[in-house]
Amino acid sequence: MVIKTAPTQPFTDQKPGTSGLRKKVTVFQKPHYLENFVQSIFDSLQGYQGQTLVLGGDGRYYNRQAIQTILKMASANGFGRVMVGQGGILSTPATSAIIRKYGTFGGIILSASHNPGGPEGDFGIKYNIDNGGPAPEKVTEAIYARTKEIDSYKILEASDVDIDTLGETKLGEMVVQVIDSVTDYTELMQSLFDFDRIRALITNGQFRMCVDSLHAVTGPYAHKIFEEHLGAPKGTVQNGKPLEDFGGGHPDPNLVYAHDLVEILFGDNAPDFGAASDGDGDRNMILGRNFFVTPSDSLAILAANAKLVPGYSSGLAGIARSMPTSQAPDKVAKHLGIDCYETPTGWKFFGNLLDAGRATLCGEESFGTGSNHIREKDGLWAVLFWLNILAVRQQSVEEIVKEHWRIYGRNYYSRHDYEEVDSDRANTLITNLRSSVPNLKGKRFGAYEVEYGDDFSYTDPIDGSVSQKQGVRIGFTDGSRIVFRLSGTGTQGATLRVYLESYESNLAKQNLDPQEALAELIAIADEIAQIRTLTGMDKPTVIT
Ligand code: VG1
Ligand code: CO
Repeated sequence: MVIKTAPTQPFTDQKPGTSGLRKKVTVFQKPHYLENFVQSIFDSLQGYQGQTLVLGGDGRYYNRQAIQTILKMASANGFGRVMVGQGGILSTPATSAIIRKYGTFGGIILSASHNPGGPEGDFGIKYNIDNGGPAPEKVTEAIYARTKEIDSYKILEASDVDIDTLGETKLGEMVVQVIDSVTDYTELMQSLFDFDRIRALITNGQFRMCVDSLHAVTGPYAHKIFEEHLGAPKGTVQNGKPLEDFGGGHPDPNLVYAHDLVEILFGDNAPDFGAASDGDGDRNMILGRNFFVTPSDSLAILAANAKLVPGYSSGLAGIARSMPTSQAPDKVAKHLGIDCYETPTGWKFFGNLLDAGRATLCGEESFGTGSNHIREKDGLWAVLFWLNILAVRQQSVEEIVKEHWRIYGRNYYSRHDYEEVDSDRANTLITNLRSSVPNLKGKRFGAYEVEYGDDFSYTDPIDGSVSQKQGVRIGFTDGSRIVFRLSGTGTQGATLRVYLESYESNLAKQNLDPQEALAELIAIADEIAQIRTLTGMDKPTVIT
């Protein structure tokens, strides 16, 4: 087998976003496009000769082809071993778990997460470092710098490797080890949660649940954990077979895209509990009977109940949430006497806090929750955490949430997304806000008075690195907030995200529809940012 050095030319658009490089499949299919990015990853790393890489993806279209290319490039570049998920399948949290368990050098995850898949859909690639987490900004910036200069890449000229049969084969000097996609992850879950107690709940003859994998990567994990280990009846997991195009759907676990599940949980004779995961298995949506749990509330509730769960029975070191996430977790942290950190959007910013033992639980408003058990957010982990709490407390999801509001108050929360906005218009909107919001201090809008306006800047408390321009914030004197930022995961035009939050301690006012409770703030957001005028859209495309 021959190692070929292939000449190439840089692409100018290979800047990793919030979570890796995401583009249309057709872009990744351009000659050398994938190879350039992979070689740029390798060129930005040091000391990987002879070391082990973990490789897998969410099973979307182009996953298998990309894996073959990456295997041949890893071999040509001198990796000693690649552990690849069977059939190319590894969820994002499973990859993180495997990197940590086996102490590998790093891992490559092929996913565009919740973005649609298929030949016309999206593809993505992300590098994770040896702690199991997404590469921090200094690494992604080095990768991007390299993509702008690259002039060749190395690849082994060899035939494709069998990635469907468990076991080891040689590819040039490198070992390809095909591993079971779910075993290590399942064992980790068993070490954190009280499976016996959850099984007792699920099999008590009364409790009913439904899990929707949206035809994405969590199917095999969910079948194994809920149906095989925890005794849930067959059929509990729906849409459990990973498909290359996710069955034509949008594998995003929210009230809009997980409509099958929503219909069941809000329909007649609804079960007690429902949950969905995204394309790569790191997101979760939690539903009770006729009841939706806001992701920000979910983080706060997991934190408040953590001592009921074996893996967290000794308490939490701290909580971390992304800046746009509601301040509900802050209230719990205060009550527990622990720190609550506020980081920019994206899981990579939690890595240092987790490594340093400052935070135990982390979460984002975008249906992401996780802990120090790995270095990624983890969808099924959150589902098991909820089930463990339900099994101990023997109350419904709704009762638990409402009791939480009664103690801590309710943080009404909503995110309004304006998708496929013209990029120039979106940039103008944000640029205008950047210059105008610092001057709003003291200004009144109806019942609200502005306390501060800024563009969020984060200084990592562990390594001192600074990340600027992470979202425009307007804070009001009563603790309400409006946040504006542009998505870093889309592949078409720009997506404007508007995050809205208000606080209600009065029990009598805690049962409003969030859109109603936030109506005044929604109008203020439009007044300040001129959203309708600048985007040309009269309402958001997605409300979560
Ligand atoms: C979005 C979410 C962010 C999340 C990121 C990756 O990013 O807002 O909270 O970390 O997706 O999640 P953005 O830049 O589009 O707002 V995933 O499950 O897509 O890997
Ligand atoms: Co995801």
